[in-house]
Amino acid sequence: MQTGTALIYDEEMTKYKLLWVDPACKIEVPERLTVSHEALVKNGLVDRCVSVPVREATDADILLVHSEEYLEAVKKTPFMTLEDLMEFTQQYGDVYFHPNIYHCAKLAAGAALQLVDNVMTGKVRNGMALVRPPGHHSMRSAANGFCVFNNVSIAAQYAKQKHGVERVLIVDWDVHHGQGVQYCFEDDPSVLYFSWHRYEHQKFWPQLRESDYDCVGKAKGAGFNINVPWNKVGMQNTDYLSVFFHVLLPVAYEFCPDLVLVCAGFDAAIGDPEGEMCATPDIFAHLTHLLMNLADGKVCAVLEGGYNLTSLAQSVCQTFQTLLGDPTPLPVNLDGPCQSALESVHCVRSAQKPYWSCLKHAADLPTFELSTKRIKVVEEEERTEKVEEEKNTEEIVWPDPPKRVSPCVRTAVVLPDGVDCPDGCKRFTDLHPDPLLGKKLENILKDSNDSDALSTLSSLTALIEKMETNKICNGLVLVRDVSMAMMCVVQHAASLNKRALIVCVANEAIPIDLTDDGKTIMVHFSSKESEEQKGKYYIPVCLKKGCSDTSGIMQAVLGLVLPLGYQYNPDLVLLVRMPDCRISESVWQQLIGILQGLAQEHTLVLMQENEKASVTPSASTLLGNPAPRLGPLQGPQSDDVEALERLRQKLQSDWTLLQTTAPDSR
Ligand code: Q9C
Ligand code: ZN
Repeated sequence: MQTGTALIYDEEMTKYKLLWVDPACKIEVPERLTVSHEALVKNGLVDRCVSVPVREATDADILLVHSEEYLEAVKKTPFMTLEDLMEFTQQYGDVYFHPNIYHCAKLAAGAALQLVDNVMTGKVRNGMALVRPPGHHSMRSAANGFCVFNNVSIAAQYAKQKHGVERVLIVDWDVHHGQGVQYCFEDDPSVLYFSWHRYEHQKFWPQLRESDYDCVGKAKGAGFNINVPWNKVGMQNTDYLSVFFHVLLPVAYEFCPDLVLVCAGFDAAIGDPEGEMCATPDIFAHLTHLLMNLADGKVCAVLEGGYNLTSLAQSVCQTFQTLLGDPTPLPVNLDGPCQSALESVHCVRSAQKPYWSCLKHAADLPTFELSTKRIKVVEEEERTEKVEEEKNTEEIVWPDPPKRVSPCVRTAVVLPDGVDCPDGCKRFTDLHPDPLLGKKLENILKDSNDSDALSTLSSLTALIEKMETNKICNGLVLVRDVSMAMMCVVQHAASLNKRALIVCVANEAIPIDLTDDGKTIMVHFSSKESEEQKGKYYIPVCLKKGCSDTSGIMQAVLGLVLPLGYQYNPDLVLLVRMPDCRISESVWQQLIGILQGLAQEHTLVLMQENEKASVTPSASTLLGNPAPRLGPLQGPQSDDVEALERLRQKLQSDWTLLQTTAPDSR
């Protein structure tokens, strides 16, 4: 199992800058790299990473994406006079050249390749390259948007060619559309390109028709290009997560990449003068985490934009901390997506629906209204001819992201005698059992003289307390009677005033009475049609084939449990696996891994005492190793999907992060 996070950085890439006056380019400054790197040093993150040297991309590397004519032209720039450089720059849009930029551009692309080499050969698990110039706007024969060579596109081609990678997912969370990446792969089904971007109905740079949601790729590549246009500024954490839950993640799991590349621009964060969005830097911890169980954890992030130096540095730190495996901070501001974001989600899902079975049930668009809306808005704004006032995004303030401290014990286990403690875990027993525990649990204990049960439950409650005081991060407990232990956790968490999300995977109905007071929320998977949903906080999910149905359960986890969980924002996640449930080991690991993004990774896994074979895999995921891949997913059973859809519709008025359609988008 690979471990370690690569950091690829070289000061040389700070050694070029804008040499003349150009308002469009003045934000792309060398300090972008220095402040990011200094923040990593200051937070002790550089010392925790594996430092990998950059290299120059070779001509052959660059020619994987660019034309010979273009490369030859760029090669001449180091020898140009200032005047020549200005003239050379003129032919492209929103970019500048400098005598040293060709050298830096070779290092930037080479850094991305070094990252791919180190991840693909297992020297590290994941990593990030801090580079200038960025890459995602540059095209086969053109520089554009501060970009000279398309670093991530070159890396994707290289990974396919040199490492035999079959499927690459490129996640472009930069606030601009990486049109260069789109053009490079639009007819290639082996590279799935996802981008969200400020669009404003084509009013925002680069103002391309082909950045809209209906550009889904061409020929064999149809469905492998996903554009999510933001038609308003001010998008928040909840809008970004909504797109991950309802668009990117279901498709990404169905696609099953061998490698994930991230066009990691941070101009989608608050305070950025280009993006004018309102997502906070800690959102990048969650976005990163949500990608880390794909592709066996092989995530390579390459810096793109990010022009507010404060929010850029904070966002870079959040990304690194997550790649390094630190627990994610509690998500904030999750009130459900705004109307405009919902419209985008609705449009994208309906446009991508023909290509992905996870979207087969997505709602169709009121096509006429929405497609004419774009034209109407463009016309309207042309008539009003707005005066562009200079917005001062430097003045926007937001709280510093909370310090992320990892508890000294990552994973504690409570196991019966004779079951070995897995490597890296700590065996836990309650040394000072509460003498009144038997009394406190008398409503749960079936036999109050069962000292075995009592000692396990006493360790269980002590473990929850250690998690709440952050002495221990997460835990795994094997018990004889799973439902009894579950009730014990519910009761104990409530007595500590802690909100718990319970995900229970079973086959049969389970005897449980939950008060619908909001102190706990439970999602219960089973294969038995259950009576009406009991309240806002008890959610039965029925899958006809039960939990052995991988794509059904993943559909429910990504589109239902995740949005519910994020919006509920628990202090504790309890994962309960009943012995009869027949869930596959890797789906169970995915469930653990994905839900670890909640509750600062305060996750408790409960299983039956004879499930010894599951101890090692579950513990491995709790320790922060990626859950194994599930293989490309087939479509889930259509009656299950329909039932799930009905459930989502019923719940979405209480849980707005479940919404996938804009009700009055006309
Ligand atoms: N208001 C990247 O983020 N347009 N490139 C500037 C000035 C160009 C952004 C307009 C933005 C390019 C990698
Ligand atoms: Zn950008």
